[in-house]
Amino acid sequence: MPDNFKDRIAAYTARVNQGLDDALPPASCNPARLHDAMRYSVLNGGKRVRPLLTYATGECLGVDVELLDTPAVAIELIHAFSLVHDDLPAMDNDDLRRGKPTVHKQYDEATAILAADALQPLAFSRLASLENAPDGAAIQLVRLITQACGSTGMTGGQSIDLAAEGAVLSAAELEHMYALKTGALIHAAILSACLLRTDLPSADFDALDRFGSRIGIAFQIKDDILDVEGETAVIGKPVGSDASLNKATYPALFGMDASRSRCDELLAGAITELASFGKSAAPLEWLARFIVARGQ
Ligand code: GRG
Repeated sequence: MPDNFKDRIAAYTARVNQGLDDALPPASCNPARLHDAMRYSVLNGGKRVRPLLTYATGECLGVDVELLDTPAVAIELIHAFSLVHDDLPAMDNDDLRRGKPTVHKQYDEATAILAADALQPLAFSRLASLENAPDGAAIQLVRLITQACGSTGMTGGQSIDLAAEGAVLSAAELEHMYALKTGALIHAAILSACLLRTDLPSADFDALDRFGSRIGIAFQIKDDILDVEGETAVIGKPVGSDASLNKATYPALFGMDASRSRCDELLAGAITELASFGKSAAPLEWLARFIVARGQ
């Protein structure tokens, strides 16, 4: 593999895409429309940032890449599930995702709901079938990832987000919502690689935990910034949809300058957490910088 993490991204992306393709039932398998919609929702693009964070953390900690494939695939399946639900008329009612029609537009609403419903158990069945891992790792991964997507993680964050439309939140309240809605799964992508190193010193775990918290919130603030000043052709969804839904976002509540400075502050804090890992954390630093610079 190339020395530079940026040049290894294509190989990691191909690796997770292959894992996703293998995990998903063929579109020809009955019920074919459901399986076709599941494949469309997962394989229709996407940056694969969460799997890349798992691979980069694994590189940082010297975890065998073959062990990282299963959590990387499972987390991306859950991410795809969340995007399908997020786009539904009852949620953000979006027509475009990754530059293509959203799943309920391409198929129909019932198929989109069912496709998303089927992606989540698929993710957990992959985790439960994890092979050659340290004793207890599969169950720990299931616990980590169920917590990240449950009512005290992503689903809870989405609920707060929907309830907050038109509301005035403090920065702490807004960041709490971001930590759940978006940060929890990003955080879990990092911690899943940590769970595969059973001898990891707790100080190292804690540093990566704090790195994950910061970068997860920065990811959502950057997403908000792109919703204001991005280009549809680059971000793959309409610009300005947060404002049209009267969403409580960082730019809406605190302005664009404060949003950019908070992103930079979170990035700097996240990078500080990597100091004790030396050069082995270069891939994580690269990804953290990418998360904050993307779309520019
Ligand atoms: C999935 C358990 C579960 C519940 C659903 C709908 C929902 C509850 C949560 C929505 C969470 C959500 C969609 C948050 C937004 C996160 C976000 C900024 C997504 C965009 O991620 P990118 O930019 O997308 O990584 P790509 O297309 O690159 O994969």
